[in-house]
Amino acid sequence: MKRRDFVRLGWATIIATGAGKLQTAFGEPQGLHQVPAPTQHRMAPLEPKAGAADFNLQIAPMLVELAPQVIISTIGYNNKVPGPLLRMREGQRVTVDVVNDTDVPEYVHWHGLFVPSEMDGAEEEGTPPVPPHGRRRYQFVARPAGSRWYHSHTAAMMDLHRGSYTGQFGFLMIDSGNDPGHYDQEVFLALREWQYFLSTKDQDEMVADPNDPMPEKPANPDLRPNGLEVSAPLYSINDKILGAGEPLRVQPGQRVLMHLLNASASQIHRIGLFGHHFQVIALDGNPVPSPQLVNVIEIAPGERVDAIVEMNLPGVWILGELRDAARQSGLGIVVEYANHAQPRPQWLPPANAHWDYTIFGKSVPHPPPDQTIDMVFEKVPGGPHGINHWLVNGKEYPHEREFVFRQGLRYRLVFHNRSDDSHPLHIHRHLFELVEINGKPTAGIKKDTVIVPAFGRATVDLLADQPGLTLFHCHIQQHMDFGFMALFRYA
Ligand SMILES: [Cu+2]
Repeated sequence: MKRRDFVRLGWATIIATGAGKLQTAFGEPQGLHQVPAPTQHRMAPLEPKAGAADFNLQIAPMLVELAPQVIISTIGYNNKVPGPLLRMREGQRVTVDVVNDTDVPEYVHWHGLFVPSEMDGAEEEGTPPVPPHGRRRYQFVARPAGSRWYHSHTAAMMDLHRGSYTGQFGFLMIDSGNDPGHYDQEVFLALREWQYFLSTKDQDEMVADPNDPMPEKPANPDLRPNGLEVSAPLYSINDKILGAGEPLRVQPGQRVLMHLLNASASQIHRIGLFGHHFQVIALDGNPVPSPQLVNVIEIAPGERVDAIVEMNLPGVWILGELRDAARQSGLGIVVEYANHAQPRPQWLPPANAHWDYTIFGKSVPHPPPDQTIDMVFEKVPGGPHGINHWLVNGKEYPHEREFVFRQGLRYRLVFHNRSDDSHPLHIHRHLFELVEINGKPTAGIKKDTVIVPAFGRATVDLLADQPGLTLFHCHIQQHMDFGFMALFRYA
């Protein structure tokens, strides 16, 4: 029997025996950060005191009990996965002291924040590391408001126990102070895999959807055999395998605000909850012009989706990954209505699994850009170590010359994905606005990470207003480590 089959059977058994109520052997019994809707007193300002940090993070080896008898070893923040929720006010000056109790230099990246290069947590931008067995203070002004996150930004290369392969990630919320709070509870759900390994089999759904227009498909595709890809046998939401943690307990009629984060190093995920709709209100933490009801949320490494789910179908359900293999290996959480204890949570595939960013936008013309920058991405299959390498405009990172922004100008970046995988492309320290995905126009959607479909094209507009070195990369750790990265500098 393959290891994965064993794991799958194991979880099927756990779920069948209603292990949603099992207490864990150690640590906090809740795998779910579950907090009530905001009230005024929770928004009380955290004024930095002289010398004392607002937040303290300790990077150290730790154990994660994904389920009873399933304990893995990783590296995390403050002995928690996800790390502590860092909640701050927009405009607040924030001090974070980071202690690194590991043998290697680390970087903490503040994903989606407008912070200077030397604080951003990226070696390529010139941020100093948190030295091994040393400490470093990060200081920045918290902005913009919304669902942000923090994570390790260390290169892992062939070591699948470094960088984003570890448990070094956490939610970071910047409150604007004008959250109307039209919800009854707020939950934080980070999607993850564990025990990464290399395989010739591609596990996720990054391959081209045959119905896509594929405007960037080359006439003569590269037919060399594909290199090793990163796979995983175990999945979780936060630190618990489906059925092993506390269920998400709801009441009929409740509105639950879900902050979804894909903290995976390698996989795009699709999430559904039978009989319920997700009202998507923000993408990457930024409110969308047209909140829409969808049955399925697609979310790539680095992305966040904020959605409100109205609980109007009493029962015991699985909120989980659409792919059976991923869900049965742990990617899900039980949603339990009050007074509906039933031994076996139900999974039924949701209807209409199509995900399309553009439906959350509006239709207004974009002002013409000052300059257009074309970026072409290609795969070199199975290079050194049997790993695919990645080219940006014909070259692997580092490039002899950076891309150049001039402050105050509006840039149109055109992402040409000439590979057979989808890639979540992320730019540091800036937001961009979606202009077009595979020829479909939209406006008003601000993001910091966008999935460019396999053989597809995405166009975004960006205002160059954050001087300093700016890193751009695919958020799949293996892709960024093997070439899929570029630097922008300001002229
Ligand atoms: Cu990629």
